[in-house]
Amino acid sequence: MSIEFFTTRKYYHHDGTKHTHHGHDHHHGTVVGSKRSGTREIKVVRSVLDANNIMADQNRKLFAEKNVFVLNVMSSPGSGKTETLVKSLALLMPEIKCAVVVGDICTTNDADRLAASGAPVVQINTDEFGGDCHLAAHVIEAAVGGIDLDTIDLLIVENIGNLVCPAEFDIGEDERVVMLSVTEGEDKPLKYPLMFRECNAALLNKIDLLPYLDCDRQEAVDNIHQVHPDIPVFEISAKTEEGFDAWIQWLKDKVASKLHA
Ligand SMILES: Nc1nc2c(ncn2[C@@H]2O[C@H](COP(=O)(O)OP(=O)(O)OP(=O)(O)O)[C@@H](O)[C@H]2O)c(=O)[nH]1
Ligand SMILES: [Mg+2]
Ligand SMILES: [Zn+2]
Repeated sequence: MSIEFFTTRKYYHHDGTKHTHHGHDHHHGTVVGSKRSGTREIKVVRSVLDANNIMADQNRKLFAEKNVFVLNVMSSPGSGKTETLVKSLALLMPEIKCAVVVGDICTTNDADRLAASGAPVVQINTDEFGGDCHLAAHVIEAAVGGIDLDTIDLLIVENIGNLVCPAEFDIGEDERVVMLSVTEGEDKPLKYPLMFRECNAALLNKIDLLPYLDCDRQEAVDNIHQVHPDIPVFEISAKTEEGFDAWIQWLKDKVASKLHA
């Protein structure tokens, strides 16, 4: 299985905006409305996000035409996105034809792990221009150029490990999933509320480690619900596959409801 590999350098200016790096002026929503920053900076922030939204709508149209369901998976580094996707692909693949786009600042480690599933994998590396810390819609557009969308039903995007700005960038996906591992602390949904608010489901991973930690599992779930009432939370272990039945069923139902709409 070959892995496509490229950097986002060549797509750098596709949104037609001055995409300065790495001053965080282009995507950190907290800048918007700051009195200190003034109206000019506010305009820059808005124009980049507006350009992203236009490209995301184009992606969404393409995915609709091709009848492909797109899942955007986000979390902080090391929560277990890749491990969960490796195990999930093995359960999904006989039934649902999948492909994966995986974003990292450096390395093809994740693509190597994911390609073992037999699914086509495109690795994006963002290091060449300062290590962009999220996947933007134009990067996804370029990445899916390397995938035959006519042959797949489900495209899974493993976003760059970051609990902050990926939440601000629509990529044209159908559903967004946030992963929190029990090793990160129960308070993370309260500290990074945007991510949990913007997602349609949450995975609480590494529950096999609970006996060794002080983490209060119920408190973690309650904190997720505090920022996003009623969001489904799947408590899983990517290591043991505990809790995978409900998570895989949720995903299968979502894919089926789009493909058979
Ligand atoms: N015990 C345990 N370890 C896990 C579990 N899931 C992932 N890990 C381990 O946690 C580490 C990080 O997992 P990854 O899947 O690479 O995490 P990631 O979210 O893809 O990380 P980035 O792509 O770097 O953001 C690896 O050593 C995994 O083996 C789990 O459910 N239980
Ligand atoms: Mg990973
Ligand atoms: Zn970013």
